[in-house]
Amino acid sequence: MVKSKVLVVGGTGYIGKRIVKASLAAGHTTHVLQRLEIGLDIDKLQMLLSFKEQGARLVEASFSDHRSLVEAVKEVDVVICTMSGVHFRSHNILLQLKLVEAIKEAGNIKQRFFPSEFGMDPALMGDAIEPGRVTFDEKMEVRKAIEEAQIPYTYISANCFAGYFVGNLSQLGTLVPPKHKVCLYGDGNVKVVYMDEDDVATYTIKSIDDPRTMNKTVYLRPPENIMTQRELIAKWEKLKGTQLHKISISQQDFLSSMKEMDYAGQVGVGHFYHIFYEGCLTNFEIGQNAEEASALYPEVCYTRMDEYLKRFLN
Ligand code: NDP
Ligand code: GEC
Repeated sequence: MVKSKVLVVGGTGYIGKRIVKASLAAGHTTHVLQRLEIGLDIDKLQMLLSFKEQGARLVEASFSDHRSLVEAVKEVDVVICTMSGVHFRSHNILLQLKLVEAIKEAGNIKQRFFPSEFGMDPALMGDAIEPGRVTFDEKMEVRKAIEEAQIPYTYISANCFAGYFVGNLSQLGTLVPPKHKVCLYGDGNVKVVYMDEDDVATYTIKSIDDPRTMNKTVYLRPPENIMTQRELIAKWEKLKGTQLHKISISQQDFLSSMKEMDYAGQVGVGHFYHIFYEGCLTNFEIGQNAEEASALYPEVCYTRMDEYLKRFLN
């Protein structure tokens, strides 16, 4: 198989480190951007050094040095950006415009760019609620710059990361399963899609050199991971051998809970509202200019959510 040269930007981040790992595992030449700004962040530095030990090449650059970005992207065929987009961590999605400029200038014709998406499809979120909608608006602004510059691209729509949506049975403000009572969004019967983050990375890397994914959106929708919140809760109850007390929250009550929250909380409520009440992950068919990952790569044995939940058993 022909191997690609991949640059990961944001490689020490939550999804980025898994992309680096998957790229190395697939045997691609893997470059990881080492930002000059990390300074005394010893955890980031040591993660970068461990990537190098595993075969990655570290490429020093800075978002405030255009030349350094151009030099970094010049050397590769594929640029995958996993820049932060979660408001309670940090939020720098628009910095990608600098990366787009650099790719434009590097002008490597066979290059492909994967911007930091990895969530809901921002193209379908035109009516999203404030303040969370800024994430989608900014991701769309980055798309516009990519398409205007005629840079080949793939957009990965990764749905709900298990770490944020499964361990907690899709409860806000926690990452572990509730012990006694669980909040149901409405009747809890809206279909969503849960994804193990390592599988997000595996599918992303599968798609980098695939002509079928060129200039397309790839939705990660493996059939057995499409389920309702109720179905997820039932899997946990079966593993535990106990039932949780379920409290249904109406659409109106959930939305008005936003009022008492800080900015990050408001973003979270908005995102959960679109996912669990509106059903924005599943209320459309995958259409033109799009593919579904598990159909493209049936050889990938993706993690089922009952398997994922086992790590939370005592
Ligand atoms: P992180 O918060 O882990 O940050 C990723 C990287 O962003 C960091 O490691 C860092 O790169 C880079 N970064 C942060 N600040 C700056 C800065 N000032 N200048 C340059 N680079 C910076 O990101 P996530 O992995 O959580 O998010 C990646 C994508 O995934 C986002 O688009 C987000 O919306 C999406 N997402 C989707 C979820 C879902 O459930 N579908 C859940 C969470 C995120 P470096 O390594 O160089 O330090
Ligand atoms: C599923 O699509 C996305 C999800 C997306 O396109 C962009 C960001 C996300 C989520 O990553 C983690 C955040 C954010 C949406 O809600 C998550 C969250 C979880 C926010 C606040 C919380 O208290 C929370 O608790 C689990």
